[in-house]
Amino acid sequence: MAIEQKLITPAELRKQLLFGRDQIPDLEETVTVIEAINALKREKNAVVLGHWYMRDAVKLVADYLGDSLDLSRQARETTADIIVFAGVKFMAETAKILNPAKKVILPTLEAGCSLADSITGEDVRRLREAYPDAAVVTYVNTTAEVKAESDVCVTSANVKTIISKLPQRQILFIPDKYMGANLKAELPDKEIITYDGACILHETFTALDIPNIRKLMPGLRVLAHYECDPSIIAAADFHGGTNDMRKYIARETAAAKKSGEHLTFLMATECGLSSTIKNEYAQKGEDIEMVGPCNLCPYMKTVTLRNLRDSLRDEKPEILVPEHIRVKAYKALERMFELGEVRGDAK
Ligand code: CIZ
Repeated sequence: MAIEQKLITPAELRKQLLFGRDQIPDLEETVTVIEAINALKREKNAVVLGHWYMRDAVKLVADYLGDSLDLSRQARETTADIIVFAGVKFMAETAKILNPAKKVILPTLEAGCSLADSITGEDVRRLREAYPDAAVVTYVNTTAEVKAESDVCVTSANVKTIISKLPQRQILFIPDKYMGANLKAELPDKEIITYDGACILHETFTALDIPNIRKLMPGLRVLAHYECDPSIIAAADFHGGTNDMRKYIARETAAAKKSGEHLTFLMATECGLSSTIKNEYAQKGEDIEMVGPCNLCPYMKTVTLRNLRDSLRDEKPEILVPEHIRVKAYKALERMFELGEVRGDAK
């Protein structure tokens, strides 16, 4: 399936840049950078795959926006010659693993991930020796080397479905300790062994006093990402991955429109998701109330329009994965697609 290049007119760009929550002190120069990116996309037959957590301005040049599961599906199927990943390194590596014939570019190598940094392939080999009967289930926020040592990869969107389908009772879930603890509570039939990794962004929500915030705000709906501490998940109205959160807000706002209830949303995740949702509603002429705190991922925010333009122009940094690692990591990702597809969940 070919992704259509999204090429917005300068007038529409100005409007959308002003809708977003990024500070744009140099509007006209920003429009010029976006136009340069669009020209490069056409010239080089390139697509930009963008994650929800990107800056609002960067999301304007994404031909496809989504969570890492959607983006990996797109990367697998694109007919473009170049994929520019407006995301972090593990996502760009995943694109290369799934579609090695394509040139995959990441705007900056600074775009890392604390979860991906928390575990190595050597650590996984050691854990396998300690737990020989366990299925090694690896969160997609990991390096290609770690994926290559795994039985199956998962994202926040499909983790529960996939673990439930595995024949093994013992599951070594790596590397996110919070998500592992949440899964332990939700899947009591499985013995879930966790590791010590954490997302530095979602960990910061641990101190959030949800019961007290609720007292101040009737109609508050709290949405927490799966990577949050179990105490936050227990106090939230809803938890899941980013796409699940978007669907929940769509459902709740539609129901509130009918009942006349006024809702306020608090999203315990990266600010990029709440700003995307707010912008989407604003463009339909609707307002949606969101209260803080959302938090910023310092890694996601290293991608800018300017380094994206330069990387596409120079076709670097290019993301490469050694073939012996790629073929093994590919198997763990393909197993994810095989076990994780629920009828109707593909876009
Ligand atoms: O899987 C992803 O895209 C991440 C990092 C978060 C989510 O829940 O979608």
